[in-house]
Amino acid sequence: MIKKVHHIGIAVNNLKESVALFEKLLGVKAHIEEAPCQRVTEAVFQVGEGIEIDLLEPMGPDSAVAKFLEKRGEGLHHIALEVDDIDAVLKEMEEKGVRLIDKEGREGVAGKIAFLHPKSVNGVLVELVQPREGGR
Ligand code: CMX
Repeated sequence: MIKKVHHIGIAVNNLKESVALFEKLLGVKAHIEEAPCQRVTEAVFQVGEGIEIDLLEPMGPDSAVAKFLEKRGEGLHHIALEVDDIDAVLKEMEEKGVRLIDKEGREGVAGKIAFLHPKSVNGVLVELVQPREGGR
């Protein structure tokens, strides 16, 4: 059902400063991408075999990441798990009693995405990702 960890999302206040820090830490360059659908600018680091670390800076105060930063400060925001069939996985999760934020996959930067509520996953926001053909 779950193929691998797709990425780890970290909320940051200042993308430029955090990119410089993580480039030193990881020894790889970031790819910067706008994700208006999520109201964030992302710095994507490919680490190891196909796993990403994404730094997330809010585009404005209406972003979920802005709310998170205000409430909890910088740090781990979500983990994303790669799946083949997002709608089937969501159905199965719901049957297992997991609270869904999204009832079905919606378009994201990497493909179809959906979120599981942190209140039903031990306080961790979980994203499911079904990468699009040729996507990352
Ligand atoms: N990880 C863990 N807990 C989180 C969280 C996160 N990322 N975001 C919010 N929470 C917690 C809050 O601390 C709060 O807990 P308490 O009630 O104990 O204080 C609770 O969840 C409710 O949070 P809230 O601040 O009242 O915010 P909302 O209910 O309005 O929204 C959430 C919370 C998770 C439903 C919303 O942020 C959401 O839909 N997130 C999914 C989309 C998203 O985060 N997109 C960002 C970019 C993703 C990407 O680029 O990949």
